Amino acid sequence: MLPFERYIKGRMSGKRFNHSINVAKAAKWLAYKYGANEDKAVIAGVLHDITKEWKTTQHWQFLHKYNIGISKYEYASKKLYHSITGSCYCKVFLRITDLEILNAIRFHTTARPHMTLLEKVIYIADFISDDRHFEGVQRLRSLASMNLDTAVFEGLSVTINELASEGSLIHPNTLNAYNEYVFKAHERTNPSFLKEMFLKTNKI
Ligand code: DGI
Ligand code: FE
Ligand code: FE
Repeated sequence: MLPFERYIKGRMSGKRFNHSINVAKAAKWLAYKYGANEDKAVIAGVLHDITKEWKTTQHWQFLHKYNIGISKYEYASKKLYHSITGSCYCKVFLRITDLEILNAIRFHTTARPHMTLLEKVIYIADFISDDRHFEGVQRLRSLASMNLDTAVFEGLSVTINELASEGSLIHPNTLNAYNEYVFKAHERTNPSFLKEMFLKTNKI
């Protein structure tokens, strides 16, 4: 029995429960492989979608009750609500105080620049869990088994492509995380990229 397994079982559908347990298992494997804290990975994995099945008004009431402000990007993208309320729910109702766990849940849908190791682990575990069957999942699993950052970059690319193709709003965190990886690649091929930019664009 995983931590909080019994707790989530009575609070979500069988499908969401199965997904959550699979994410926890994938997260444990990734944490072991890349040296993150396995216990925290399991807890964040089990709880990451705790409010996923809430109705929109339930999210709004919760945000109002706990005085949580959200951006216009978040307000306009209903699929992001559960990462915000989920993290806060864990803090308020489950008394989880560990910021690494709370942030792994908070950013599991959009990702963000400068992600911690645990945030990357949960972001990728959510993509590659056993219950996922989308086109490209095998490629992501194989990347995840070789290099976590390559997998995160691929996950961001897949998400951005999908959202753009359907005309959906893309959260700035998602775009900024993607751009961070592109800049890192620039710097790898040209280590003096930023220095050069500074010299070429500053006249004094
Ligand atoms: O909760 P899960 O279904 O397990 O997975 P998730 O929390 O990663 O949610 C995936 C959905 O969220 C998917 O339909 C794409 C959407 N999503 C991810 N990033 C963004 C986004 N939606 C918007 N509008 N903007 C984003 O940046
Ligand atoms: Fe989710
Ligand atoms: Fe999920």
